[in-house]
Amino acid sequence: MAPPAAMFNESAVDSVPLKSTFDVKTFPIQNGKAKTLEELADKWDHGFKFAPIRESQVSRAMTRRYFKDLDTYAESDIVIVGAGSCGLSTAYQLGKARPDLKIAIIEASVSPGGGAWLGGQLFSAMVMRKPADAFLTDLGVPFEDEGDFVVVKHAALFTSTLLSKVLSFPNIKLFNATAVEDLITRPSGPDGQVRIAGVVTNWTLVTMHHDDQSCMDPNTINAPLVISTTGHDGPFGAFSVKRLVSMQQIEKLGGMRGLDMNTAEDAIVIRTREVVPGLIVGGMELSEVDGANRMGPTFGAMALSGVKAAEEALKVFEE
Ligand code: 48N
Repeated sequence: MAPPAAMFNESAVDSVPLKSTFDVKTFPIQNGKAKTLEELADKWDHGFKFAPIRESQVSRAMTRRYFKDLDTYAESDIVIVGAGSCGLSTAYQLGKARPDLKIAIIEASVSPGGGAWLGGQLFSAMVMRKPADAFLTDLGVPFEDEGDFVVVKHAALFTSTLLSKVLSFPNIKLFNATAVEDLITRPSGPDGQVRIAGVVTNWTLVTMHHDDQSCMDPNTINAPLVISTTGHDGPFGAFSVKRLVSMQQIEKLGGMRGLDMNTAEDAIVIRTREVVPGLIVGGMELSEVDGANRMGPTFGAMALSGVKAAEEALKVFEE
Protein backbone atom coordinates (compact mmCIF):
# COMPACT_ATOMS: atom_id res chain seq x y z
CA MET A 1 0.00 0.00 0.00
CA ALA A 2 1.74 3.20 -1.18
CA PRO A 3 2.13 5.83 1.59
CA PRO A 4 -0.63 8.45 1.36
CA ALA A 5 1.83 11.17 0.29
CA ALA A 6 2.87 9.19 -2.76
CA MET A 7 -0.71 8.71 -3.69
CA PHE A 8 -1.26 12.43 -3.91
CA ASN A 9 0.04 14.02 -7.08
CA GLU A 10 1.87 16.98 -5.47
CA SER A 11 2.74 18.48 -8.82
CA ALA A 12 -0.95 18.65 -9.66
CA VAL A 13 -1.40 21.08 -6.78
CA ASP A 14 1.70 23.05 -7.64
CA SER A 15 0.39 23.46 -11.14
CA VAL A 16 -2.65 25.24 -9.68
CA PRO A 17 -1.69 28.93 -9.60
CA LEU A 18 -2.28 30.62 -6.22
CA LYS A 19 -5.02 32.62 -7.89
CA SER A 20 -7.18 29.80 -9.28
CA THR A 21 -9.63 30.34 -12.08
CA PHE A 22 -12.42 30.39 -9.49
CA ASP A 23 -14.39 33.60 -9.65
CA VAL A 24 -16.99 34.18 -6.95
CA LYS A 25 -18.99 36.24 -9.38
CA THR A 26 -19.53 33.33 -11.72
CA PHE A 27 -19.39 30.45 -9.24
CA PRO A 28 -22.71 28.68 -9.67
CA ILE A 29 -24.75 28.03 -6.55
CA GLN A 30 -27.44 25.59 -7.70
CA ASN A 31 -27.28 27.18 -11.15
CA GLY A 32 -27.45 30.64 -9.60
CA LYS A 33 -24.52 32.99 -10.00
CA ALA A 34 -23.46 34.60 -6.71
CA LYS A 35 -22.28 38.08 -7.53
CA THR A 36 -23.01 39.89 -4.24
CA LEU A 37 -23.58 39.03 -0.60
CA GLU A 38 -27.26 39.69 -1.19
CA GLU A 39 -27.31 36.95 -3.82
CA LEU A 40 -25.76 34.54 -1.33
CA ALA A 41 -28.65 35.09 1.02
CA ASP A 42 -30.88 32.03 1.50
CA LYS A 43 -28.55 29.97 -0.72
CA TRP A 44 -27.02 28.40 2.43
CA ASP A 45 -29.22 25.31 2.28
CA HIS A 46 -29.28 25.07 -1.50
CA GLY A 47 -25.91 23.74 -2.59
CA PHE A 48 -23.76 26.52 -1.09
CA LYS A 49 -20.07 25.69 -1.16
CA PHE A 50 -16.75 27.50 -1.07
CA ALA A 51 -14.26 27.31 -3.91
CA PRO A 52 -11.83 24.37 -3.56
CA ILE A 53 -8.54 24.76 -1.63
CA ARG A 54 -5.69 22.56 -0.46
CA GLU A 55 -4.17 23.31 2.95
CA SER A 56 -0.71 23.67 1.47
CA GLN A 57 -2.00 26.52 -0.71
CA VAL A 58 -2.96 28.42 2.44
CA SER A 59 0.44 27.74 3.98
CA ARG A 60 2.26 28.87 0.83
CA ALA A 61 0.06 31.96 0.47
CA MET A 62 1.10 33.07 3.95
CA THR A 63 4.75 32.04 4.02
CA ARG A 64 5.61 33.25 0.50
CA ARG A 65 4.34 36.72 1.34
CA TYR A 66 5.89 36.90 4.82
CA PHE A 67 9.34 35.87 3.71
CA LYS A 68 9.16 38.04 0.61
CA ASP A 69 8.40 40.98 2.94
CA LEU A 70 11.32 40.05 5.20
CA ASP A 71 13.56 40.02 2.14
CA THR A 72 12.17 43.31 0.82
CA TYR A 73 12.41 45.19 4.11
CA ALA A 74 15.80 43.74 5.15
CA GLU A 75 17.02 47.05 3.71
CA SER A 76 14.50 49.73 4.70
CA ASP A 77 14.68 53.51 4.45
CA ILE A 78 13.00 54.03 7.82
CA VAL A 79 12.20 51.67 10.69
CA ILE A 80 9.55 52.75 13.19
CA VAL A 81 9.80 50.89 16.50
CA GLY A 82 6.45 50.65 18.25
CA ALA A 83 3.02 50.84 16.61
CA GLY A 84 1.30 52.86 19.31
CA SER A 85 -0.53 56.11 18.63
CA CYS A 86 2.72 58.01 18.08
CA GLY A 87 4.38 55.40 15.88
CA LEU A 88 1.26 54.91 13.77
CA SER A 89 0.77 58.69 13.43
CA THR A 90 4.38 58.94 12.27
CA ALA A 91 3.85 56.17 9.73
CA TYR A 92 0.63 57.77 8.45
CA GLN A 93 2.37 61.09 7.85
CA LEU A 94 5.34 59.45 6.14
CA GLY A 95 3.13 57.18 4.06
CA LYS A 96 1.28 60.20 2.69
CA ALA A 97 4.40 62.29 2.11
CA ARG A 98 6.86 59.75 0.72
CA PRO A 99 5.34 56.77 -1.08
CA ASP A 100 8.83 56.10 -2.45
CA LEU A 101 10.32 55.26 0.97
CA LYS A 102 10.35 51.70 2.31
CA ILE A 103 9.08 51.89 5.88
CA ALA A 104 9.07 48.93 8.29
CA ILE A 105 7.11 49.12 11.53
CA ILE A 106 8.25 46.71 14.25
CA GLU A 107 5.64 46.06 16.93
CA ALA A 108 6.30 43.70 19.83
CA SER A 109 2.67 42.99 20.57
CA VAL A 110 0.47 40.78 18.41
CA SER A 111 -2.04 43.64 18.46
CA PRO A 112 -0.66 47.02 17.37
CA GLY A 113 -2.10 50.22 18.82
CA GLY A 114 -0.25 50.39 22.14
CA GLY A 115 -2.19 52.27 24.79
CA ALA A 116 -4.68 53.88 22.42
CA TRP A 117 -7.50 51.33 22.33
CA LEU A 118 -9.16 52.97 25.32
CA GLY A 119 -9.18 56.42 26.92
CA GLY A 120 -8.30 56.71 30.61
CA GLN A 121 -9.00 54.05 33.25
CA LEU A 122 -10.35 51.72 30.55
CA PHE A 123 -13.04 54.21 29.62
CA SER A 124 -13.93 54.27 25.90
CA ALA A 125 -13.82 57.91 24.87
CA MET A 126 -10.54 59.49 23.73
CA VAL A 127 -9.74 63.15 24.42
CA MET A 128 -7.49 65.24 22.21
CA ARG A 129 -6.75 68.88 22.93
CA LYS A 130 -6.84 71.34 20.04
CA PRO A 131 -5.04 71.76 17.66
CA ALA A 132 -4.74 67.94 17.47
CA ASP A 133 -8.27 67.92 16.02
CA ALA A 134 -6.54 68.82 12.74
CA PHE A 135 -5.02 65.32 12.72
CA LEU A 136 -8.41 63.72 13.30
CA THR A 137 -9.91 65.75 10.46
CA ASP A 138 -7.08 64.72 8.13
CA LEU A 139 -7.57 61.11 9.16
CA GLY A 140 -11.34 61.31 8.74
CA VAL A 141 -12.18 60.39 12.35
CA PRO A 142 -15.36 62.08 13.62
CA PHE A 143 -15.27 63.83 16.97
CA GLU A 144 -17.40 65.95 19.30
CA ASP A 145 -16.16 69.49 19.72
CA GLU A 146 -15.97 70.61 23.35
CA GLY A 147 -14.29 73.96 22.76
CA ASP A 148 -10.64 73.64 23.74
CA PHE A 149 -10.66 69.90 23.19
CA VAL A 150 -12.45 67.28 21.15
CA VAL A 151 -13.67 63.80 22.02
CA VAL A 152 -13.61 60.71 19.81
CA LYS A 153 -16.50 58.55 20.98
CA HIS A 154 -14.29 55.44 21.20
CA ALA A 155 -10.49 55.35 21.23
CA ALA A 156 -10.67 52.21 19.10
CA LEU A 157 -12.33 54.25 16.34
CA PHE A 158 -9.23 56.47 16.22
CA THR A 159 -6.71 53.63 16.45
CA SER A 160 -8.45 51.27 14.03
CA THR A 161 -8.91 54.04 11.45
CA LEU A 162 -5.27 55.11 11.79
CA LEU A 163 -4.07 51.50 11.63
CA SER A 164 -6.14 50.71 8.55
CA LYS A 165 -4.85 53.82 6.74
CA VAL A 166 -1.23 52.95 7.63
CA LEU A 167 -1.63 49.33 6.50
CA SER A 168 -3.10 50.46 3.19
CA PHE A 169 0.12 52.22 2.15
CA PRO A 170 1.98 49.87 -0.27
CA ASN A 171 5.38 51.10 0.96
CA ILE A 172 4.74 50.35 4.64
CA LYS A 173 5.02 46.89 6.23
CA LEU A 174 3.97 46.12 9.79
CA PHE A 175 5.88 43.30 11.45
CA ASN A 176 3.84 42.74 14.61
CA ALA A 177 4.58 40.13 17.27
CA THR A 178 8.16 41.14 16.54
CA ALA A 179 10.42 42.87 19.05
CA VAL A 180 13.39 45.14 18.53
CA GLU A 181 16.05 43.54 20.74
CA ASP A 182 18.89 45.87 19.90
CA LEU A 183 20.04 48.65 17.60
CA ILE A 184 22.49 48.36 14.70
CA THR A 185 25.27 50.93 15.09
CA ARG A 186 28.13 52.38 13.06
CA PRO A 187 31.08 54.37 14.47
CA SER A 188 30.42 58.09 14.02
CA GLY A 189 32.81 59.97 16.30
CA PRO A 190 36.17 59.91 18.07
CA ASP A 191 34.96 58.95 21.56
CA GLY A 192 32.91 55.90 20.72
CA GLN A 193 29.95 57.88 19.38
CA VAL A 194 27.78 55.88 17.04
CA ARG A 195 25.06 56.53 14.57
CA ILE A 196 22.07 54.20 14.51
CA ALA A 197 21.87 52.19 11.29
CA GLY A 198 18.99 49.78 11.80
CA VAL A 199 17.44 47.40 14.27
CA VAL A 200 17.95 43.90 15.62
CA THR A 201 14.74 41.90 15.80
CA ASN A 202 13.30 38.66 17.00
CA TRP A 203 9.81 37.26 17.26
CA THR A 204 8.53 38.57 20.59
CA LEU A 205 7.83 35.10 21.95
CA VAL A 206 11.48 34.30 21.31
CA THR A 207 12.59 37.55 22.92
CA MET A 208 10.62 36.65 26.03
CA HIS A 209 12.45 33.36 26.40
CA HIS A 210 16.11 34.25 26.06
CA ASP A 211 16.52 33.42 29.76
CA ASP A 212 15.33 29.88 29.41
CA GLN A 213 16.53 29.03 25.88
CA SER A 214 20.10 29.67 24.70
CA CYS A 215 21.45 30.68 21.29
CA MET A 216 18.28 32.10 19.79
CA ASP A 217 20.01 34.70 17.67
CA PRO A 218 18.07 37.59 16.17
CA ASN A 219 17.42 38.93 12.71
CA THR A 220 18.28 42.42 11.43
CA ILE A 221 16.91 45.30 9.37
CA ASN A 222 19.34 47.89 7.99
CA ALA A 223 18.00 51.43 7.75
CA PRO A 224 19.67 54.87 7.75
CA LEU A 225 16.96 56.15 10.10
CA VAL A 226 15.11 54.64 13.05
CA ILE A 227 12.15 56.34 14.74
CA SER A 228 11.55 54.95 18.21
CA THR A 229 8.14 55.36 19.81
CA THR A 230 8.11 52.53 22.34
CA GLY A 231 6.17 54.34 25.02
CA HIS A 232 7.03 55.15 28.60
CA ASP A 233 8.78 52.73 30.88
CA GLY A 234 7.35 49.26 31.27
CA PRO A 235 8.27 45.66 30.33
CA PHE A 236 8.94 46.70 26.74
CA GLY A 237 8.76 50.45 27.14
CA ALA A 238 11.33 53.11 26.42
CA PHE A 239 13.43 50.46 24.70
CA SER A 240 15.73 52.54 22.50
CA VAL A 241 16.54 55.27 25.03
CA LYS A 242 17.40 52.64 27.65
CA ARG A 243 19.70 51.01 25.10
CA LEU A 244 21.36 54.37 24.38
CA VAL A 245 22.25 54.57 28.08
CA SER A 246 23.61 51.01 28.21
CA MET A 247 25.64 51.76 25.05
CA GLN A 248 26.88 54.95 26.77
CA GLN A 249 25.53 57.17 24.00
CA ILE A 250 23.58 59.22 26.53
CA GLU A 251 24.53 59.56 30.17
CA LYS A 252 21.24 58.73 31.87
CA LEU A 253 17.49 58.86 31.50
CA GLY A 254 15.57 61.85 32.84
CA GLY A 255 12.70 59.59 33.90
CA MET A 256 9.04 60.43 33.30
CA ARG A 257 7.73 63.03 35.76
CA GLY A 258 4.32 63.41 37.42
CA LEU A 259 1.11 64.13 35.56
CA ASP A 260 0.69 67.68 34.25
CA MET A 261 -1.32 67.76 31.04
CA ASN A 262 -0.52 71.32 30.04
CA THR A 263 3.22 70.97 30.57
CA ALA A 264 3.56 67.41 29.27
CA GLU A 265 1.87 67.67 25.87
CA ASP A 266 3.66 70.83 24.76
CA ALA A 267 7.04 69.39 25.82
CA ILE A 268 6.59 66.05 24.04
CA VAL A 269 5.65 67.64 20.72
CA ILE A 270 8.23 70.46 20.85
CA ARG A 271 11.08 68.13 21.84
CA THR A 272 10.37 65.26 19.40
CA ARG A 273 13.77 65.07 17.70
CA GLU A 274 16.82 63.12 16.59
CA VAL A 275 18.32 62.17 19.97
CA VAL A 276 21.45 60.61 18.49
CA PRO A 277 22.40 60.49 14.80
CA GLY A 278 20.05 58.10 13.03
CA LEU A 279 17.54 57.83 15.90
CA ILE A 280 14.48 60.03 16.27
CA VAL A 281 12.46 59.56 19.48
CA GLY A 282 8.81 60.51 19.86
CA GLY A 283 5.75 59.94 22.00
CA MET A 284 5.99 58.87 25.61
CA GLU A 285 9.43 57.31 25.13
CA LEU A 286 10.65 60.88 24.94
CA SER A 287 9.36 61.60 28.45
CA GLU A 288 11.76 58.94 29.71
CA VAL A 289 14.80 60.46 28.08
CA ASP A 290 13.95 64.13 28.77
CA GLY A 291 12.29 63.75 32.14
CA ALA A 292 9.10 65.27 30.75
CA ASN A 293 5.84 65.10 32.64
CA ARG A 294 3.21 62.59 31.74
CA MET A 295 -0.11 63.80 30.42
CA GLY A 296 -2.39 60.89 31.32
CA PRO A 297 -5.52 60.22 29.22
CA THR A 298 -5.14 62.88 26.54
CA PHE A 299 -3.68 61.82 23.20
CA GLY A 300 -3.14 64.96 21.12
CA ALA A 301 0.58 64.99 21.88
CA MET A 302 0.93 61.43 20.59
CA ALA A 303 -0.61 62.32 17.25
CA LEU A 304 1.30 65.57 16.83
CA SER A 305 4.57 64.08 18.10
CA GLY A 306 4.10 61.61 15.28
CA VAL A 307 3.57 64.45 12.83
CA LYS A 308 6.72 66.15 14.14
CA ALA A 309 8.75 62.91 14.02
CA ALA A 310 7.73 62.46 10.39
CA GLU A 311 8.80 66.02 9.59
CA GLU A 312 12.19 65.42 11.26
CA ALA A 313 12.57 62.24 9.24
CA LEU A 314 11.70 63.99 5.98
CA LYS A 315 14.48 66.52 6.64
CA VAL A 316 16.94 63.63 6.69
CA PHE A 317 15.73 62.39 3.32
CA GLU A 318 15.57 65.87 1.80
CA GLU A 319 19.22 66.59 2.64
O1 48N B 1 1.06 53.54 23.17
P1 48N B 1 2.49 53.28 23.43
O2 48N B 1 2.89 52.73 24.75
O3 48N B 1 3.39 54.60 23.21
P2 48N B 1 3.05 55.96 22.47
O4 48N B 1 4.16 56.89 22.82
O5 48N B 1 2.71 55.73 21.05
O6 48N B 1 1.70 56.46 23.19
C1 48N B 1 1.70 56.62 24.58
C2 48N B 1 0.28 56.80 25.03
O7 48N B 1 -0.47 55.60 24.80
C3 48N B 1 0.25 57.07 26.49
O8 48N B 1 1.00 56.45 27.24
C4 48N B 1 -0.81 58.01 27.01
C5 48N B 1 -0.82 59.32 26.29
N1 48N B 1 -0.61 58.14 28.44
C6 48N B 1 0.28 58.88 28.98
C7 48N B 1 0.43 58.81 30.45
O9 48N B 1 0.74 59.83 31.08
O10 48N B 1 0.15 57.70 30.99
O11 48N B 1 3.00 52.29 22.27
C8 48N B 1 4.31 51.80 22.28
C9 48N B 1 4.34 50.54 21.44
C10 48N B 1 3.57 49.38 22.11
O12 48N B 1 2.63 48.85 21.21
C11 48N B 1 4.67 48.37 22.45
O13 48N B 1 4.24 47.02 22.30
C12 48N B 1 5.73 48.70 21.42
O14 48N B 1 5.68 50.11 21.29
N2 48N B 1 7.09 48.38 21.82
C13 48N B 1 7.97 47.71 21.04
N3 48N B 1 7.82 47.19 19.80
C14 48N B 1 8.91 46.55 19.29
N4 48N B 1 10.08 46.41 19.94
C15 48N B 1 10.25 46.93 21.19
N5 48N B 1 11.42 46.79 21.81
C16 48N B 1 9.17 47.61 21.77
N6 48N B 1 8.97 48.24 22.97
C17 48N B 1 7.71 48.69 22.98
